[in-house]
Amino acid sequence: FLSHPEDLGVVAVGFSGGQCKPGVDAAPSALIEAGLLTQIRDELGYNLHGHDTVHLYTDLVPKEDPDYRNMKNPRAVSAVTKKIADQVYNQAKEGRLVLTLGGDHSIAIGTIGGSAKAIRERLGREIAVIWVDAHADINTPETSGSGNIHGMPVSFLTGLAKEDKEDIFGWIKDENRISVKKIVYIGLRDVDAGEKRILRENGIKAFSMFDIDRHGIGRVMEMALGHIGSDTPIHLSFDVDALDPMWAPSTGTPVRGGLTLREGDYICECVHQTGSLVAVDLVEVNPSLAPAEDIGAHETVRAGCSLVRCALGESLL
Ligand code: 5AB
Ligand code: MN
Ligand code: MN
Ligand code: MN
Repeated sequence: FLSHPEDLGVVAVGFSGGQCKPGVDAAPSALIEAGLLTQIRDELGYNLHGHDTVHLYTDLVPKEDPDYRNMKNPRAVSAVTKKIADQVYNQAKEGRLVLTLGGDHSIAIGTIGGSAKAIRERLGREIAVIWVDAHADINTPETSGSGNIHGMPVSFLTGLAKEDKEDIFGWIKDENRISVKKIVYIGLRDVDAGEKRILRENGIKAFSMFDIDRHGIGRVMEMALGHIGSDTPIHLSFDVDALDPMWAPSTGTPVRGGLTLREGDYICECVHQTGSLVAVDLVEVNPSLAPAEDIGAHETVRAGCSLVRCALGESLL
């Protein structure tokens, strides 16, 4: 699905407004300082585009941004994700693979919105999304208990949540949306009651930690990719909190009982191996949340780098 598979568009998103804890905006710099982009260029052989800037989007954040329909920072998240959608679209329309380094998970409204639109225009195809996360991130503004938009991106992307106000996600059009039938979750273990109902009522495919324990990650990936079907462009959105806090403690909403780093890497390797990957997000690394004297942040950044390299093909012999 890529006309230039060796070209990688990079969007570094220093944004944290989809939730309340500062620090997740520093993740792209931390990942880059740890050598991620150098490794991708020198060891994996990609040509990088757009990698020289970490975007902070400060000009897009309004001074006044009162809650709306229970959402916190709605105008800021809307404006920033609209801009990210343009950035990802501009890379994807060139036929490049796109890597987005977040940022909190609200940014997926932009990354998936942008890649869905580009792949529709270039290939007339709908993308599938593999969402790897402890959480389902499919609250509507009304079901959300926290009002944090990083728990809502999937509801806006699927049209389960809609809003007409142009400055509060009214910019999201059908061309940016994905079908509920084309999402697969992996790693779920902390899903709100309202989200469980949404998953059930819409028949959304989800593999929880229970399924991974029962079948093993190998079988789960076979079933997940089987659900998507071969020959479908794939957008992988990886929330680092899918990993157990033992491997990724520095994240805003850690949940015990998660994936090992090796299981996370395996998911990324399997997705790479399909040859259908068109975009990857790595989100929710928060280097300032570091239990145990900074070892936590270092380990979480290292885990994030490993996941991305695996998705880009490092494990191929
Ligand atoms: B993350 C929660 N469901 O809506 C909510 O880290 C948590 O992007 C959302 O997966 C976690 O606030 C969002 C309780
Ligand atoms: Mn999560
Ligand atoms: Mn998430
Ligand atoms: Mn989280």
